[in-house]
Amino acid sequence: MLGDQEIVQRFLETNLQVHPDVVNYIRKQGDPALIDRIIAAIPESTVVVSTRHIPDFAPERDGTRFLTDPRVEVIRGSADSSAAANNFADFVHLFRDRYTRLGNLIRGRNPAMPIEALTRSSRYNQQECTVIGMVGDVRTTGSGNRLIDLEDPTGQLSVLFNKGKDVFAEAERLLPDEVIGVRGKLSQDGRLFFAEQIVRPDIPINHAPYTSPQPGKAVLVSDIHVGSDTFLEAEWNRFADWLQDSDVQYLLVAGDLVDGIGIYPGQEEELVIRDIYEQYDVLGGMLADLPSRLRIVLSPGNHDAVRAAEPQPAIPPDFTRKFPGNCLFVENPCLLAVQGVRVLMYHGRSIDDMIGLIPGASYAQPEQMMEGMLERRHLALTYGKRTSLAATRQDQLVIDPIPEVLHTGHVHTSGLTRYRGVLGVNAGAWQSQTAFQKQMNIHPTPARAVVLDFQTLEPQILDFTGPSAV
Ligand code: D5M
Ligand code: FE
Ligand code: ZN
Repeated sequence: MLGDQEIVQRFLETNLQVHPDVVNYIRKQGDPALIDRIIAAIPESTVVVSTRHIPDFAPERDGTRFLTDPRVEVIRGSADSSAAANNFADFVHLFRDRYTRLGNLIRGRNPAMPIEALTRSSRYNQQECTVIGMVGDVRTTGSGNRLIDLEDPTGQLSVLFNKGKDVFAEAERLLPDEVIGVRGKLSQDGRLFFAEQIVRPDIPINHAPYTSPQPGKAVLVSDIHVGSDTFLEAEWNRFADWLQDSDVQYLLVAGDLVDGIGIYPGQEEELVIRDIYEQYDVLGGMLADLPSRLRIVLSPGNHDAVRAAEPQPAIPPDFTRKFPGNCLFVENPCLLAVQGVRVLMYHGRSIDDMIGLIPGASYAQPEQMMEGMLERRHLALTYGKRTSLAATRQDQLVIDPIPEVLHTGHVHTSGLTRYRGVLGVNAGAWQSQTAFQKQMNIHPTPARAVVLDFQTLEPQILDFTGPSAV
């Protein structure tokens, strides 16, 4: 019978550290010759021996075991739920579904009139009322007011936001294709609606988030970008070391798992791994080196090997052959219940669009954009900008039900917020500033992870940029 110490010692003699899972495996096998076979087969650069170095070791890849784990439940966005992106005509259904669902959230608190009923006769002219519609074209008039087209299933209305009114500041933050209520009055000639107030679907003020009665912690990260020459390997390894001794049970990764290939012009020059399968294999090895007690949930981002249009399907099995069995692949976005706490994971491509459209928004404060998603109850509203939307018949980017946590990534800058009880987390990235980001004056805050305590919903930022930083 081999003892753990003896096993560890045998590896140390050849200058190798050994993962606890390997020690367990060897002890159970009770075969001392196995150690020699492992050492003989090990690649020269290896520092830590993990289960993938064991000849003939078959990792447990039984996804169903994980799915029946009562602690992580995929409420929406499981790998087998992939909504097909159908033909172009389905955009009509998509936008109608969006209007109905977001409109109902507004209507619950604000009785509203159909646009057609308002404009059909002169009866309502100059009477205060509310309409609910989707924002179309937004423009500034010659005199500096804002004019928008507002559309509902019955008709269309031109809505004017006077620059002298309080509502004007809100009107500057309108996003094309968002659904809003507008309180105001129709002009005397019935051609223009003068806005007094904007009502958004929003999170109710009295929203009380659920907390887990049992202890439990997750660590939230995103944007690992394996394969890029700016991937921060030493920092990741420090994080992996920290995980060994931590009491964290879940690792959630919100997209851009690898750097991918052909994502932007000239990317080849910035890749150290130019094969997409190899990028995922290396990541699989990195995750296999983490403690096997972790439940790892991975959703894709715009650098991953799935369609760019959102919702993005889960990473298919072709790419995940080297991933350990404790990994669960989900769509982007996806809604999890971890110990009953709802975590909405979304990579965050739409943050680029929001920053471009909202005056004063900046890459340094992604938390403001997370708040913007929550108040609009939608993850990616605007069609036709950088974020491409799939023509699914249902709008899967509506934020409903309300999660306890919104976990995003993409912008590579860390940000935390608490908006009406919902915690917003953007951890950052595991990639240092790229040439492109330098050009764009984007300053990433990489090598950070956010620990979330499910009993308190308190976040804690861990910084792995330096050896003693945590
Ligand atoms: O995006 C990381 C960050 O860099 C994100 O905030 C957008 C910005 N970025 C990256 N590529 C582009 C292009 N081509 N245009 C504008 N902004 C960009 P990531 O998804 O990791 O590449
Ligand atoms: Fe990224
Ligand atoms: Zn991204």
